[in-house]
Amino acid sequence: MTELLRTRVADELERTRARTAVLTDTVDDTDLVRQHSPLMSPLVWDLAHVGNQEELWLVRDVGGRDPVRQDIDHLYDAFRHPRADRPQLPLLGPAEARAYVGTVREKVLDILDRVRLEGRALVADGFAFGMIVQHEQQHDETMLATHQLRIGPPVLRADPPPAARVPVAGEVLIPGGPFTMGTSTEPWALDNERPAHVVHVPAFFIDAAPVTNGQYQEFIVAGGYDQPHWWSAAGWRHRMDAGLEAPMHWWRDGGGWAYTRFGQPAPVAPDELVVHVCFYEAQAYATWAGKRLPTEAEWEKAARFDPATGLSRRYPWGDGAPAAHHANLGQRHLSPAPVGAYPDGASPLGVQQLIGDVWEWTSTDFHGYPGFVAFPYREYSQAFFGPEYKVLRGGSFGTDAAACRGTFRNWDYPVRRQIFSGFRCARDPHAGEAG
Ligand code: AVJ
Ligand code: FE
Repeated sequence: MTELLRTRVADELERTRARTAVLTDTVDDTDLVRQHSPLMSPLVWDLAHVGNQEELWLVRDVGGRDPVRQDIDHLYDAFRHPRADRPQLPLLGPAEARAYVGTVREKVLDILDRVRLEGRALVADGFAFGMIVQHEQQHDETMLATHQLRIGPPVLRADPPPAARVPVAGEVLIPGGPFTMGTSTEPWALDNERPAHVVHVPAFFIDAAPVTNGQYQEFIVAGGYDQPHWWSAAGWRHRMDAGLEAPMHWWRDGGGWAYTRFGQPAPVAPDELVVHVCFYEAQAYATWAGKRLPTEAEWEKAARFDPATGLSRRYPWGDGAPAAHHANLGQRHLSPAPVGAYPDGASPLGVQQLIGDVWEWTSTDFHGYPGFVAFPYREYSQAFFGPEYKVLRGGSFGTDAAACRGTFRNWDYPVRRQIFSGFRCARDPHAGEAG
């Protein structure tokens, strides 16, 4: 059992580092140290930060070994320096950063061979290793968003996502009643997903699929960006201040819209799920459509609740790990898929594409669940609890399976849209609609 776990941890570490290498080896040194947007760190910061977190948790804490580079801890502490200031720091250069993460990884593999993966909560079931894999994968997704902001010829390649296999439209009724939200048993679940707790969710309708580019364009054509009554007060203020008139990265191309994705221009595809919208845009669209955004609990119930057993699944399709036919995850493709591309990933009630493709905005502020305990550090989740952050669910085409499950929680400011964010709508049943 322990040997299997060690092998799995080693495989996950290696697979993750290969992805980091793709994201950092496909650009030259100038692009690695440049800041492509004030919203993002230079790629070389993410690289060394990933190594520094691995050093802090696995080399020093789990392994009890001497520091590799204690002198650089402060440079890679995300709370010490905002992203916009990071290019001015005396960061490790590309070659130094690569050597550093390599040295740390060698020590970690040695520690993995020797450590007892039981007893101490930090190492039970390989948790600290799983946390570090997820941390690196999350930064890989952030680096992928930096690639999307980078100006220049394309450097990343991937096959296009699969075509639609089934027609998907309309809404699904999720019956009212209790369901189990969060988890106390998923070994590598992060602190904010815990503990499992029962939530009573009244009946609601949720769209069978996230909103597509075509649907979103109808909102634009209908003057959605010109009419304050569809927007919240804060949303309209932001729409005006930021001059929003379409999703990020869209540009007008004759009568229609085009999108430059990872350096490759293409017309906006109507059947693809819309991506790069902020919470305020999602909320305005939903209001215009006569609906609203789902709450976080509604989203998770739609994704996990199995009416046949009354139990919550790990994923919409069941408890088995995500396979390629379930969901558009892991940067296998460089865009969301068209609606209807993943019927095998549907929930028991028939809700599609909940996992992968696009992160979905919910209407819920980021808070700890009842009984929340920060573990192993306050700065992962607890430092962000509060009304400034909205929860996103489900993962995107740039999210790795290791950092995605039915309980996984992401959060961001409601104005952010450089992330791979989309949404789906929900609504209350009208009188007589829900039995
Ligand atoms: C969960 C994506 C909001 O990027 O700020 C990375 C993940 N935390 N390093 C972030 C994270 C610490 C986090 N998000
Ligand atoms: Fe980090």
